[in-house]
Amino acid sequence: MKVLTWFAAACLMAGMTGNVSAQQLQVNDLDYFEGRGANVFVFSNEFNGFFFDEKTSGIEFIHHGVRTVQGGAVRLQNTPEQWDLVPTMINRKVDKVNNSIEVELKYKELDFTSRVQVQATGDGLVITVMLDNPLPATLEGKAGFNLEFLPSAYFEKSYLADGQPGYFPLYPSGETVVRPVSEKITQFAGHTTFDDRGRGEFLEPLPMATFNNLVLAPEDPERRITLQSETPMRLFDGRNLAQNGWFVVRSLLPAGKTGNVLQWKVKLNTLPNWVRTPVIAFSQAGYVPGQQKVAVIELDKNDTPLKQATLYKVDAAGQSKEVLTADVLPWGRYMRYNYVKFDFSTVKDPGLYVIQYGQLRTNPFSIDATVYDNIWHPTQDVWFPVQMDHMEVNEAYRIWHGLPYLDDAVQAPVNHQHFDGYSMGPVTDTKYKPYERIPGLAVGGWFDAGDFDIQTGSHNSVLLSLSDAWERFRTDRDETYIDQQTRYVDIHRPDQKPDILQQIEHGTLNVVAQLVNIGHPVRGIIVPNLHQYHHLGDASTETDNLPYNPALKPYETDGKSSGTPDDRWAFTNRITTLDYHSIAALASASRALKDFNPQLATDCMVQAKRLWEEDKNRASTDDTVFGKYMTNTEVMAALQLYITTKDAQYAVRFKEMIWKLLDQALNSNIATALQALPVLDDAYSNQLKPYVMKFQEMNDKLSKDNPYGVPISARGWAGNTQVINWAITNYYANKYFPDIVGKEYVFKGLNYILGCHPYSNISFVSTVGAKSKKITYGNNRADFRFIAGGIVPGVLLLKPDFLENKEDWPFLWGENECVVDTGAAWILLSEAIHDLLSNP
Ligand SMILES: [Ca+2]
Ligand SMILES: [Ca+2]
Ligand SMILES: [Ca+2]
Repeated sequence: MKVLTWFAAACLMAGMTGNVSAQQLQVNDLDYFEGRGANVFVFSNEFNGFFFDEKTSGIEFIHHGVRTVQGGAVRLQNTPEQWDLVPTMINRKVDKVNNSIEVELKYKELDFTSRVQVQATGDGLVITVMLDNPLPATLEGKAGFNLEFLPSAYFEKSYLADGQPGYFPLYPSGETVVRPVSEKITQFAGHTTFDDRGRGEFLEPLPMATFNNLVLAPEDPERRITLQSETPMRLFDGRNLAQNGWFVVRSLLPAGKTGNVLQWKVKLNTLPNWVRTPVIAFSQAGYVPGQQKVAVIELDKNDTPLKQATLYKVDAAGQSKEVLTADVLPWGRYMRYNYVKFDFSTVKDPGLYVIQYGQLRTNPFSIDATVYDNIWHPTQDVWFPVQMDHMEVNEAYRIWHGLPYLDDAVQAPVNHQHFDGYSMGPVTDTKYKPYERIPGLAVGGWFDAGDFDIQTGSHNSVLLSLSDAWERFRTDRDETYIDQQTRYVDIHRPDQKPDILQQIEHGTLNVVAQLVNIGHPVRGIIVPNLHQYHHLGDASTETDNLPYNPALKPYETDGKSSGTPDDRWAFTNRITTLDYHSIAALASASRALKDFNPQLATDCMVQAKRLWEEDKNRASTDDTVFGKYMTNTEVMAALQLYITTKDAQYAVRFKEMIWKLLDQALNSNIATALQALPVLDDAYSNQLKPYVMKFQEMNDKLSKDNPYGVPISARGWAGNTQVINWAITNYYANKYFPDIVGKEYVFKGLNYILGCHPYSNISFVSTVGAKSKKITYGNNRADFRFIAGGIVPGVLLLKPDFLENKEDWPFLWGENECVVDTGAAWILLSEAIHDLLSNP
């Protein structure tokens, strides 16, 4: 079939569903194109200089409430991967009169600049690429305009490419070609995602189709998008190179031309008068009878709020009986939606309930005294065991992973910038030479997150949270078999040892090993090669588990060592704030381990005290971002040393520091200040009281900041950890100052995590609550699955006003990556809730 004209394509679409809409997109006050059912961001979100292409940047479409398109920009590959070069936005012009937004993009490494203009016209958009200078010869056949489409939004949907039918595959099985590496545009800092086995090659995906007119999902009026250009366009499946790839439509920029070198016409179909379905947000784990119970209902700004909502009780025969109909209370606008609240706190009868708002009815949830009794069990029983490093982990018939990283670790080289935020300066700060083996590190520790590195900072946080939980609550739950001798873990198998102590022991073993063998804690231990780092699956195959032996050739082994340089590197630069963080962690772990593993408890204190003495007399070296970030670790170390030793020198140092820190940053230090109450006197408590009152004023302000009344973060990583830690802080504050801080703030934080949050009402803890995260960014993300008990980061803000947590696409780590420190904080919060309820 020949090329359809733009008009004919529009008629074809109209004929198929009869609901063509002619509304025009308009640049709004937030500087993006807005229409009913279609929003277009033009570099409201820039490519990230830290994690590069996070699939949250460039030209982005929010189509009937779902972000389905991003990555619109001049790009240098058919399907750019995360670490391919990204353009920097040099400037952005928003022209409300002409209804257009123009950006200037620069590849600094290649000194290549282009401009992209997006203009709303009639019922669509025109995207124009402009060049002031002809393409550099090196980028001919490489630079093009790309737009990326979310695979899961188009699964089981079709397309018409110049009328030729096709469908979007569930799983990639396209064609690729091998090219010599001399033709490759180097990835970030010379790293490479491709393991070419020494052959000097790289891969390029071939197109699924080539066309001048593409209709995506003609059958689905909510997803239908039409693209048209006189320059040929090609459709690619990025997943052939990287599991987190998207479907990419691309036109190459012509060689030897300047001015307007490329133009696309784009139309997003929209349903007339479309209104987003409301979200009724509530705790998926349910509520205990006595607590506040408030559902937050999120409404499209074009929606007219209903007057009332109703709570029904569901009986054994499946019948629903109305128990409460009440007015919904308007809260107002937050970000892009309006909010109303439905308060059903008066309902206290145990049972199953649903909320009805208009035609919309929620899934059932419970009101019962027991609803929070088990909410940390999946995290402690399953998620933490699966994260355990240097162990084989079994669960019934399934091996989660074999025994990994027996080849840990070698000294990282100096002056090196790694791709996961690690770096080395000009010295090692150890007695080891670059690449020299550091003995004793193949023990203990956890995989930091969905990747497999040991991050010492998060280990410290885990140890502090779990030790606090043990000291306060003494929960001796035992559902995991952990044998350090044979390096074997078996899930759902008691071994007469409290799991929480076994986890504290496991983390402590690695931190102590760092202090003994290196002399101080290290920033982290991680694979050196980018082609290893994106590993998905069993951790035991990320390295070959054999120590590197330079006498052998790559991929050659003598059975005891290998010639493949894949051993993890220890990033060893000494960071004083990290030292103090580890001192705090080890001093607190030593109390938890006192009877359980007396030798390890002693080692903790020997190392912690040694480090404290050394750091007292050392000039600070905290010029790193990491070092500056953690301003509160010395005061934590002083407190934990004092609690363990009762040696007055530590209390003196604690008191010297804490008041100034509270004045500087109340939020970051109030938890530590509250934790000191049991070991200090009334004078301290009296002096702290005004700070707790100030903290409570901040609690009150949160209820005005957003309808959920919790601290929602607006940074590049969503903020569930912050919400959990805030709830824990409120638990401490309520425990020691119940007249100032009420229990409801602890429950507010808890219920936010369990479903009462923006975007959806899913519980952010996999398998906790009636509906919970089924897709997360764990090491099994390529299978679109989860690890039970993982807590995701939550709702990520895409600037300027779109909060998102995708449930059909696991690969956005800012939304879906579970990390160990959050898991430990969740265990602590859950047990604190249990304590609140058991000791009213
Ligand atoms: Ca990591
Ligand atoms: Ca156990
Ligand atoms: Ca190795």
